[in-house]
Amino acid sequence: MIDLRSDTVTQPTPAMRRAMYEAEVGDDVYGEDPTVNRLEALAAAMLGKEAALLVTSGTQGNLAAVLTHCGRGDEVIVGHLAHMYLYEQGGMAALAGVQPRVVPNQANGTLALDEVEAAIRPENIHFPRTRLIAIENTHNRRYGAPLSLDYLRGLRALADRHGLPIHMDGARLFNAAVALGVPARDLAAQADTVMVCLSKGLSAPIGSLLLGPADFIAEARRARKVLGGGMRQAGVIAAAGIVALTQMVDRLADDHARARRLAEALAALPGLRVDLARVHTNMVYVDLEPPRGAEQVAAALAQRGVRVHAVGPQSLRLVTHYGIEDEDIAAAIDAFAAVLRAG
Ligand code: TLP
Repeated sequence: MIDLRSDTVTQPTPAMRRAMYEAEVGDDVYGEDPTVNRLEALAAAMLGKEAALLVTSGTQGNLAAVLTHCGRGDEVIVGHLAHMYLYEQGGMAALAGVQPRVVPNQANGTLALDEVEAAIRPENIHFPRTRLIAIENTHNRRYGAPLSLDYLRGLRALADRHGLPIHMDGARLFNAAVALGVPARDLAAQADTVMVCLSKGLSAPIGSLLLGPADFIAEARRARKVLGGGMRQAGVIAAAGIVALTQMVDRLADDHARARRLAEALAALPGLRVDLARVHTNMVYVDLEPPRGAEQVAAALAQRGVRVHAVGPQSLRLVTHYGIEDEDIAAAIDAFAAVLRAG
């Protein structure tokens, strides 16, 4: 199977499996796992933040961030296509008692600065209090678009004018950094807190990190615990995370090049549309022309050994990642051509 559904399907590398086997471990709830401590220190140094916290997943990291930034009844400004809004079971409302204030994501994944500003609540006894601006980089449902440093600086200035923190869902922050050709720490510097995933393009089997000021991370550690994320000998996970951060970042450029090649070949096929201007990182979104539907095409592709993700009635998402080689891209293109030929 050539699995292009997501970069979450990546398998740990041989170096990760070795590191996991050999990991020195302790009880991380007591702060005594040396490998977890090493990973957290490494991540904080790489991303220019005071402290980091290993969490079980991106979802847990984002929710721990919201729980730490906000109190019940507070409001978070968030994009209408944000993962935090669309795909996390409304956790910010259900578990943190926080209300999302939804602003449209533009085609490039950004939130228009004037719309963010207009969404900030003035002080009034009737209103919830705006406590946080949440952004996503790269933006999953906006075709994996990276948010540029210029945009982030503008948002930072706006947030500072209003005394508001920014949380960045950087599940794929390293993809953004590689695509933009800027250090990830420069992107992270524009947000107060950042969540990055180890288990997507970086191929670790489990884990994400929440990063920010030391006092914030100390509080987030409490939030992680109440969410059931206090892990014990988590060094076996952290060991793979260290390999992810030290060995797997630069190769993301290969995933991006393969996504572009895939997109260019698919764009030439009849019966579908691919907007090449939207392909920046490791994602390719394909719009099928009716009467073909996404579920039907995904099923036909699966029969030919290619798995893709149906994200809408006419829309497919294909993600390149570690384990997808040039010949897999060629085979996926052939499978698409065959499925479209077959009608
Ligand atoms: N995204 C997954 C699915 O949940 C859709 C995927 O296949 O893309 N932020 C962003 C931007 C994400 O894309 C994801 C996962 C998460 C957070 C949540 O991470 P996990 O799956 O570790 O909870």
